[in-house]
Amino acid sequence: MQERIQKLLPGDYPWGELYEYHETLGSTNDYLKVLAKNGAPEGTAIMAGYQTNGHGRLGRSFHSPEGDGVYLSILLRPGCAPTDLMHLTCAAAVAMAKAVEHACGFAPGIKWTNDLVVGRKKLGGILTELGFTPKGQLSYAIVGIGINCRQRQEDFPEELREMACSCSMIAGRGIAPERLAAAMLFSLHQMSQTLLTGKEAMLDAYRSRCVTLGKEVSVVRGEEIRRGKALDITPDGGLLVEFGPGEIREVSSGEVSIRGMYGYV
Ligand code: BT5
Repeated sequence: MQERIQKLLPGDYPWGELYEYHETLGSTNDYLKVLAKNGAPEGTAIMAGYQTNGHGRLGRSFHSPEGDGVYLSILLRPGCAPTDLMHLTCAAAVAMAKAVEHACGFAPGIKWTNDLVVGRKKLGGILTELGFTPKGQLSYAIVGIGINCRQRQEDFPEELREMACSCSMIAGRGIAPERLAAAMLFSLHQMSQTLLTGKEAMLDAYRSRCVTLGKEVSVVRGEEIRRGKALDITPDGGLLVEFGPGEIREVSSGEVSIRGMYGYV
């Protein structure tokens, strides 16, 4: 698999030597975190054929069956303040939507903040994690992405069957994970090049792909659920929600989840 992916990477991809494929890992994010703490360079990327403990935000798990999806994490060292990276998950979502478009020929939407969706179903998700020096400076950022690639609907466990889809299901043909993985790596490198300088253009691309905007949403914070209307994405990648006349607030992804009024999207 390692060689197949490397062959598919364009010649000008500069991080080809920094890419490792493992048959099985607990979580590619957790594995890469250890490498990051030991000084691995920017661009180090870890992919697994199967994860036994793939996870998402807020302690949720990400179902990562063998050979059916792409489970990939990449290490960035942007050398900026953590507050300058608030938009990282949005940038990664745009980059992943472009990669899917390139490799599979259809354009997924983005459910704020970190989900790739098609119609009412989830195609993949993103988990970004930051690491700090003892003095509180940013040491690294890890972007972890899981995208369902070649599952059929019946392959998903029952609890996901109604809300998940794969690239092959949407494209109507088999999509090879190595092709998607190569497109994802290339797109992540491109994203890293404009992460700090191309924020406005990236946010516009995010807004135009974001299926949450303009919708009635439920904002779930622990036990509390509030209804509102999603108005816009802020420069930091937060969601502006109107909860009632004159009550417009920004919600940030670390603290809440969003549900559409009629289901998952
Ligand atoms: C995410 O979390 O969607 C981020 C997932 C990131 C996974 C990647 S894989 C490589 C790297 N290594 C890791 O350990 N993680 C990253 P969140 O927004 O919290 O969504 C989790 C929810 O998505 C679950 O509670 C399920 O409802 C749903 N879900 C789980 N597995 C799914 C799948 N394969 N397809 C669609 N939905 C899924």
